[in-house]
Amino acid sequence: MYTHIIARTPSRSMVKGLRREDIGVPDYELALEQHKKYVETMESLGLVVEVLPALEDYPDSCFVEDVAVVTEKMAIITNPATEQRNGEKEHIVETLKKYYPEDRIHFVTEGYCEGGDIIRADNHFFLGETERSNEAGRAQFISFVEQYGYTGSTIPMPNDALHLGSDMTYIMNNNMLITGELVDNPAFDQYNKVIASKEEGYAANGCWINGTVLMAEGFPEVIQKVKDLGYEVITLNNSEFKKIDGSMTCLSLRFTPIK
Ligand code: CIR
Repeated sequence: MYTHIIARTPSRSMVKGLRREDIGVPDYELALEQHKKYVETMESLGLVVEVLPALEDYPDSCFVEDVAVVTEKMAIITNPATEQRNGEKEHIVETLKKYYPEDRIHFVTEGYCEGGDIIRADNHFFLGETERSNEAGRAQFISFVEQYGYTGSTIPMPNDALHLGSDMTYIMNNNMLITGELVDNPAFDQYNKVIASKEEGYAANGCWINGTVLMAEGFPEVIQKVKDLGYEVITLNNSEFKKIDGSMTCLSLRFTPIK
C-alpha cells in the first residue's frame, strides 16, 4: 500500500525534453493540464501528494521516478546517465529527508542508473541494461537493496529501449504487464504475463496504486486484460509526456514514509 506520492510540476523547458524520435513538440499548457489530472487522480485514490516546483534548468525534471527509488525501508538516490538530467538528483534529496531518516538514504555514486530502469516485483528488483545505466551503477544499486533483504538482477534489453519500465511494470499479485522482447525472457516466467501487443506497447507501463491501475488511454485490448484480472483501471491522457518518452509511472514516486 502507498500513502504518499511525490511529483514535480513540468517546466516550460519540457519542450526541450530528451526524446528518441520526434513525434512533435509538447504543448506546455496541455501538459500542465494532464499533470494536474494525474495529481488529482492520485488524490482521489486517497494519497497525500507533494507537488514540487518546476525546475526550468531541467527539461525532463517532471519525471521524478528517475531520480530516486523509494521503498518501505529506505530510499536510493540514483545517478541519471545523461548530462541534461544528472543534476536533477540534487533536487530530490531535501524532500526525501522529510520522509526518510538520513541513514536510510543511499546514493548511487559508482556508476549510473535511473529509476525508470528499475522495476520492483515484490522483494526483487529488476534492473534494465539500457544506455541509461552501467554495470557499476547497477551493481551498487543491488548492493544497497541487498543490505535490506531484497534481491536484484539485471535484464538485457533491446537496443532501442529507453528504460526497462517503458516495456514492463509490475501490478502486484504476481501480474507483470509486459511487451516486446521482454515477453520471451525466462526471467519473467514465474509471473502471470499480461501482454501488451506491439501496437499497444506504450500501455505496458501502468501505475499500480493500491489495487487500481492508472493506464494511458487509447489501448483497449490491454486495458481490458487488466480489468479482467479484477483491477479498477483509470485511464489518463498522457500525450504531451509521451512526446518526450514519458509514461504513467515516471511522473511520481510512490511510497509510505518511514519518518
Ligand atoms: C528521458 O529521456 O530521460 C525523458 N525524456 C523521459 C524519461 C521517462 N522516464 C521514465 O519513464 N521513468
